[in-house]
Amino acid sequence: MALRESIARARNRLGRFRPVVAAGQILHREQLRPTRRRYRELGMSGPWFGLVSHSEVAGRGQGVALLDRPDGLAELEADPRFAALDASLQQGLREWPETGYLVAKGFFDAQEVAAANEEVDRFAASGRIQQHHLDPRYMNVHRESAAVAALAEDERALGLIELILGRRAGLFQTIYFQTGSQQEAHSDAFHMMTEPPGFLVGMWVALEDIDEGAGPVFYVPGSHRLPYLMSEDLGVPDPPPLLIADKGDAYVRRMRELVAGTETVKFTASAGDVLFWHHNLTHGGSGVTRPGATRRSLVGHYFARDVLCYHEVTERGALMPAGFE
Ligand SMILES: O=C(O)CCC(=O)C(=O)O
Repeated sequence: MALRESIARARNRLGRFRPVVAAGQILHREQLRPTRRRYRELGMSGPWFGLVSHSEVAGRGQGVALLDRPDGLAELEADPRFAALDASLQQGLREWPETGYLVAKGFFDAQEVAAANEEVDRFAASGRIQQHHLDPRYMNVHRESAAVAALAEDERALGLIELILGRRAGLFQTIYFQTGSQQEAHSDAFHMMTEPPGFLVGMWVALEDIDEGAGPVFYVPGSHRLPYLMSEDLGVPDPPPLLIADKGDAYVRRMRELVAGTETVKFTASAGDVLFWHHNLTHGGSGVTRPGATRRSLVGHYFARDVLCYHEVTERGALMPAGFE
């Protein structure tokens, strides 16, 4: 494990060298097909395999996500897909513009949840899937596990996400957690940004009953309406010419300041409960206070299909799954 970790850390350091990033992007030309198209549409001057950041692309894209628009609720309520939802989902969507999240209790049933956990355990035991090199999470297991894919690609979930965004959307990635992530407060926008902004929704699924001690996910209601915190807001000095700035620590510090004194809500949940969150909602993983507690859960991040998707933190275009467009 120590060797794997050292290799991973060395890889991360290498990933800050611009020429290495460019070479990596060229190697992933196919996965960058949607990104390349957006570069052209947005009239970007740099090469598609070069760096991309908010300060460069901001204002080039057109459109605002449906529930971020002042008239969004009225449009949503006129949509027959909205009328077909149950009353609690309708109410959650009505509150979204204020809260930035939607709780869907019992969205998945016990069999669906058990099937996903069973398949992940089986694939982990056989070595078919492996934990991420830095922490106890499995990336993109839905590509191996049909039971996890059934949750992540659920038509009802995708339908809700498309109603929120007012655009067609698709799954970008999943993360399966066996234990609490204890991840610092952040918004997905720093990691997975869109131009125009606001075109990502996160879906978090409880895969077992999760109490306070297990380190539930937390969120700050209404924080999606704060300005998006981007690289240019962090005051990080310009890096030497061939390097990409290391902004992670500065971001974490700013987010800690931002969250201090605000009302955070811990999402203690029953298996099958789901939390959807806005692109800019501040959230994270709270501390695990019961040693040894598991906290099985699945996160999916969904992008609108017709926007530029990129990683503000590492300044590169997003590698999209096959068939995303
Ligand atoms: O599950 C968690 O603890 C946090 C997950 C998260 O923040 C994310 O995937 O964006």
